[in-house]
Amino acid sequence: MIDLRSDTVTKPTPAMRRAMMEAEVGDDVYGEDPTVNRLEQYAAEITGKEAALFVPTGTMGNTIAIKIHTEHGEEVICDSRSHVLNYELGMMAWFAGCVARPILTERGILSWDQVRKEIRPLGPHWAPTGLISIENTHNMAGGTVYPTAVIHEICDQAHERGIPVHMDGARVFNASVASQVPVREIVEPADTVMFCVSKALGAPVGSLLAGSAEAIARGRLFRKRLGGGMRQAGVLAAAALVALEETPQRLGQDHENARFLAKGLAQIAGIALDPATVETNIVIFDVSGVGLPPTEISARLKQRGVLMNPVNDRLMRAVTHFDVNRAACEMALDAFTEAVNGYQRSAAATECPSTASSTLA
Ligand code: TLP
Repeated sequence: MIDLRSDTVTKPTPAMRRAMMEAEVGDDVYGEDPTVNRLEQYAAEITGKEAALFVPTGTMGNTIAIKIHTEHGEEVICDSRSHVLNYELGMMAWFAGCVARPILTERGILSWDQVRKEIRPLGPHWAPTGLISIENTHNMAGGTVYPTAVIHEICDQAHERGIPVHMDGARVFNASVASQVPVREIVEPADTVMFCVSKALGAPVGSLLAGSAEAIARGRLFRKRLGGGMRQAGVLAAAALVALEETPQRLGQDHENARFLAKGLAQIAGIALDPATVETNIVIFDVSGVGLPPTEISARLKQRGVLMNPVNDRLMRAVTHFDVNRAACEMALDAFTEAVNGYQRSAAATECPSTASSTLA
């Protein structure tokens, strides 16, 4: 199977498995796991923050960050397609008691001008703004990258108003490779950053939340409260360390493969996609002209050995990663062409339903 559903599907490399087997461990709830401690220290260094916390998932990292920065009843400003709003089971409401103030953007990238208009002080009717959350790269906008100047402007202006900024940097290493700006510089103005080692970096499990020592000390308690005190987690941290040391320098290949895939897809009749918009390892494209619903295309691809998920009734997503090479991308394009062959003729009759519902699994 050629698995383009997500970069979460990578299997640990032999080097990761070896490191896991040999990892020195201890009870991390007592702060005694040397490998977890090493990982947390390394993550703090990479991000230029005072401290970092190893969490099992990106969702837990974002959830803890939102809780650290906000009070119940506050608003979190974010892009309307952001992961914190759409794919975390309403965690900002469930755990932090906050509501999202979503902003519509074309490419998932917020501007200060848009954010400024949505900032609310406490008033007789308004929930005050507690946090701004920015997603870099932006998953559902197709792996788009924040320009560093935009991050600075949002953070500087927000801080002047006493509002913190969290970066959902699940794929911030992809942003770094694409923009050729070190991770440390990208995340510098944000108060906290979460990044995942279990996505493009290829580790089997885990994410890191980095920020001030005070924020991370509070975060450690929230992690325990969420059931994320992982004890001998050094076996996982060991794989994460290998991922951080080995993978970033090869993410450019995933980006090239994504662009290759995008160029091929754009040539298939009925697909709307501008390959020039593909900046990293995520390709999102409109199949409403094909004449088959995305779920049907997905099923047909599966019969041909390719896994690719629908995003909603109109869009599909393909994500490249280190278990998919150029030859696999070529095969995926052939499978796609074969799967939709002959259906484009009925495209004019195809309804284009709402994009609101998401079937991404
Ligand atoms: N994204 C997953 C799915 O949940 C959609 C994927 O396949 O892309 N932030 C961003 C930007 C993410 O893309 C994800 C996962 C997360 C946070 C959450 O990470 P996990 O899955 O570790 O909780």
